[in-house]
Amino acid sequence: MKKILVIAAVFGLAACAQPQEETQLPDNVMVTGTNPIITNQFTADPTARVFNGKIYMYPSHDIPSVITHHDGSAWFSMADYHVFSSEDLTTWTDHGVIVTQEDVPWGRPDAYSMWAPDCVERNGKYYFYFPNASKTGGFAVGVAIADKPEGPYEIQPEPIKGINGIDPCVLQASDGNAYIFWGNGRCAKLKENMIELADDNPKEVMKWGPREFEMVGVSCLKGLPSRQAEGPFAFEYNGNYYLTYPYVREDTEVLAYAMSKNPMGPYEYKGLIMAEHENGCWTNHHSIVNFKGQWYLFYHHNAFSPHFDKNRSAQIEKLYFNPDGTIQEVKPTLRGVGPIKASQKVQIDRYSCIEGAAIEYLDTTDYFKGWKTVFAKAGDKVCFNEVNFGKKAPNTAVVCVKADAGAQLEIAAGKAVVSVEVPESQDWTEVAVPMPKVKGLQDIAVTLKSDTGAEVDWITFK
Ligand code: FUB
Repeated sequence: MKKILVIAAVFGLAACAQPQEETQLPDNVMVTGTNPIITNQFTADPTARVFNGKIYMYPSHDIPSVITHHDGSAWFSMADYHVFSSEDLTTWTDHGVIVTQEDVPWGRPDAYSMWAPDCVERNGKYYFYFPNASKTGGFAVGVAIADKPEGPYEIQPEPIKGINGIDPCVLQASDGNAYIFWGNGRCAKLKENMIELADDNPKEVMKWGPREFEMVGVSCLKGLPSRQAEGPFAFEYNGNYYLTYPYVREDTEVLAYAMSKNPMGPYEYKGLIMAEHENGCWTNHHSIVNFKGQWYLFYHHNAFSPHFDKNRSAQIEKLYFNPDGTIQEVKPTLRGVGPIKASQKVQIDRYSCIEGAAIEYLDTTDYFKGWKTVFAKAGDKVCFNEVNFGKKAPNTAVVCVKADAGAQLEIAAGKAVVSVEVPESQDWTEVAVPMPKVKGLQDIAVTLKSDTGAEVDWITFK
């Protein structure tokens, strides 16, 4: 392959600044495209839905723990819900708080227990389903209704009668009915009004110690691998119903799934969608959505809270089905799925491949500031796939870098290769070099060429 090599003199040096495009954005808008996708707060249990051609994400909102579990440990703390939207899976708008614990008439206003929610549209209304600690004990599931996906939402005065539990998910099936799933995989039919369980649901008597309870609906995961199952997400595709759910296979949660020809089962176990998080993050929680013809898995991980796994952040990967309808296992990535423009900050620490280089937090007192790539020895390299250089080729590469003793980096973008002489710099410095013409979608690679090291925050092209 013929390469175009430019050994360029550095023609610009400045303290690192936001690229022009990103300085013009309002405060509630984030440009990521990589994982995690939301950088202004924690976003756990992400339920993604497509409304009016846009992705809307309804996560729960972890905050640093303010409540203690019965074993004395710091526990999940969530006081409200935000909704986020995106047209391209890269630029995300935070529409702000839609429901808060103080406003739920039947909920405990100080429980911090607004766990995993869902939202569906029916007949032009948006129904937001959320679990919350009830004033009468345990968890109940409430509904808030709006005319638009981002609200304003009106909270119903009572929770759904017959549901004691967490993590609601609503499946609108092709049989015309809506079904609600919750907790460890219970499911029941909803009435057409979407806020009550249907009268013709089956009922089961369950024993809890000496006490007996009548439960509405059926246990859709009965007999399947489902130790400590929670967070059910059900959907229909190609004549099959999928009941997907986290459960504890060994010590922490995996995402698994089962299939059926009927929304309320019986379901047949099929296997894993995602294995345990390698760093021991105890929970995972997900949703599966088709957006513009591609299936995506939304899930969470504690990337912005490495020492406390109850502060989690939403991530996205592509998901694929086999011809028989089974789901291919998904591996978490840092690169994520969003299209990245060469003119935005390309965060190469969210790499597609890595050889020798290391990734570290920029600031361990504020993990939301993100990461840097540390190149220590000659040959250390990261690559980052699918950067869009557009139709009008940029003519400058800008690296936000520091190098105590100066260093030499090489940036390859498609066939173009530029050499960057990094001057001695203790502070983050923008180094700009001329760039041969590169257009369209390109994979980029950054390699350390010198024996002296360098740290890179981001790269951009203009
Ligand atoms: O976010 C609190 C709980 O952790 C969720 O409801 C579960 O699914 C798990 O993610």
